[in-house]
Amino acid sequence: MSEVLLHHFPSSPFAEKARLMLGLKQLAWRSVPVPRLLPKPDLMPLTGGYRRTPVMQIGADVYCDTACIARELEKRFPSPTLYPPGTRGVATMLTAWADKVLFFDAVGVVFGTHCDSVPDDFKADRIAMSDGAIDAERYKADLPFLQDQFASRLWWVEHALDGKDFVLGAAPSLADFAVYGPLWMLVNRVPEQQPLAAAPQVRAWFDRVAAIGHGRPTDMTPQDALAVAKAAEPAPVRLSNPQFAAGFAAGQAVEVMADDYGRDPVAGELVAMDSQRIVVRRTHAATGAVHVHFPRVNFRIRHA
Ligand SMILES: N[C@@H](CCC(=O)N[C@@H](CS)C(=O)NCC(=O)O)C(=O)O
Repeated sequence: MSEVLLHHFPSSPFAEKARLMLGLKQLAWRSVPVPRLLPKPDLMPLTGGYRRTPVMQIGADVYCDTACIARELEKRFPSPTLYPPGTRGVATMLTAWADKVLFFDAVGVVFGTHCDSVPDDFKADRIAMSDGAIDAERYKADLPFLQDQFASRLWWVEHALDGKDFVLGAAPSLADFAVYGPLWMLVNRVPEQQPLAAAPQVRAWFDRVAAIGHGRPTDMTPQDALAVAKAAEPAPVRLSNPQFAAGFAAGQAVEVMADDYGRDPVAGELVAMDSQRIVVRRTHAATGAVHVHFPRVNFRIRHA
């Protein structure tokens, strides 16, 4: 099997979530750097326009979004599992909450606190990427409210841990990594605010999750990652329960885009859809044919 490549940058909380998945599964993997801002010239040939971080690549298959990365890692490397018995649905739901709510609490507090030192190009990039939602100046003006919201939600996490080592029981699950990412961002970026001070169970859990580690990464250049794709063929797609959106069929020219932020459309030929994923085939001179995989939830598909 081809190696697992993760395209990421160190300070990304979503990348940290993915690095912990790789750590749980004790994988050797290749760490490919991506810039924090556009342009990302070595990533675009692989994704076709998707710019968010992280992206996982295995040969000529490219997985966008940590929801998609989690599903694929679990399929290829089932043990240790990201979903201890009976937790798959709840872990996925809690993960969606952490990705959409807790993440924006952390972004607001970090950007609001550091607004005056965030470089202008970074501020402008995030405003453009989010149609104005991720705006450091606005976060700065609203900082007390944002800190208050975070503190209230942290209490939820504290009580989710009552009597348990991990959020869903005795063993770690995807939900732990999703909740950890935003908290990790706060602990690293605003340590002077002691973001976990009021939550002793969270503090102990935080150390347990950190101890899972990142597996065994070794560096790879973006150019070598492109060469990996070029030398490979996309894996055959076999979906046990295909489920195309109304009006869509394999072989059609489509565009797929995130529905919240970083909405750059990715154009290609629709290969497959089921209730959880969309697979699109693309070709680029630098990569040859690739399959780009997206989650179905939070992504739109339209005819090209
Ligand atoms: N839902 C996405 C969110 C990813 C995300 O928001 N990543 C941030 C970095 S933590 C990002 O893409 N920032 C802009 C960029 O890297 O270009 C996922 O689960 O992967």
